[in-house]
Amino acid sequence: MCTDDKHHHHHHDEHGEHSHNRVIEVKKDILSVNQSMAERNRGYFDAKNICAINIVSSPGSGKTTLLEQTIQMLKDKVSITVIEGDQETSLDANRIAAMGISSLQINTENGCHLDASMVNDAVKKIAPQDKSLLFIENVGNLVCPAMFDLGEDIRVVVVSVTEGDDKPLKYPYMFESANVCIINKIDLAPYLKSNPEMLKSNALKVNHHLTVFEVSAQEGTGMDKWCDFLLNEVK
Ligand SMILES: Nc1nc2c(ncn2[C@@H]2O[C@H](COP(=O)(O)OP(=O)(O)O)[C@@H](O)[C@H]2O)c(=O)[nH]1
Ligand SMILES: [Mg+2]
Repeated sequence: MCTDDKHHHHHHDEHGEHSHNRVIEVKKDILSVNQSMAERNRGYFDAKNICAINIVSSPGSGKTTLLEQTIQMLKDKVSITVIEGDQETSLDANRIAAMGISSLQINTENGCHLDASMVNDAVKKIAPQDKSLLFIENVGNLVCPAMFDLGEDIRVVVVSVTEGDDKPLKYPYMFESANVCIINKIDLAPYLKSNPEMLKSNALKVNHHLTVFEVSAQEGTGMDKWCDFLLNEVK
């Protein structure tokens, strides 16, 4: 999907307009196939009252740490399953399994995002209970996962204060496509020339519908509000 358009333009003269159009057609095709599978996932989640949460961010923002802390706080209150996406390894699925939660790792190898059919396969294997939370940790990438609907109910973009307050402005598509923005690592803000309020206001500038939570997944700060929000979704 993540066609290198620059590379393509480079060869534009050799291949002419025709091949450029073909790239665009293939992109449309991939996205429409993905969209119909996403709708099937959504139907399944709706029928079973599963709240599916797609967590997206750049690598290292704290998605897995956020999941660990969330699971710790909610596992006695609601049934939880987790699908982990990474290019390689089962490290994250192992971190979740260590907490007694069923988790399944998807390795995308050279792929830069999860797609709806990968999630469909994983959901069949992991079989989440009715009225449960299903977390999907996407591949760390602030660009490509924005284009791929997985059929989730809620898309959560995690951004940490160490990444710089300007990231929502530079990578707007991810913030536009999300419902929730979690600003993580607020424990580190005092050590940086970072202003979580500026980060928040930039995120809201891109998408004023975002529900924003400011947390330290590591220290547990602000996690109550986020967990209450989740519990409300499976009521
Ligand atoms: N100081 C601080 N570090 C954090 C926080 N959340 C995650 N980290 C650290 O950030 C690094 C990446 O976290 P991880 O959860 O693996 O990120 P992921 O790649 O998005 O899943 C790890 O070293 C974590 O310990 C936080 O709230 N505060
Ligand atoms: Mg992770």
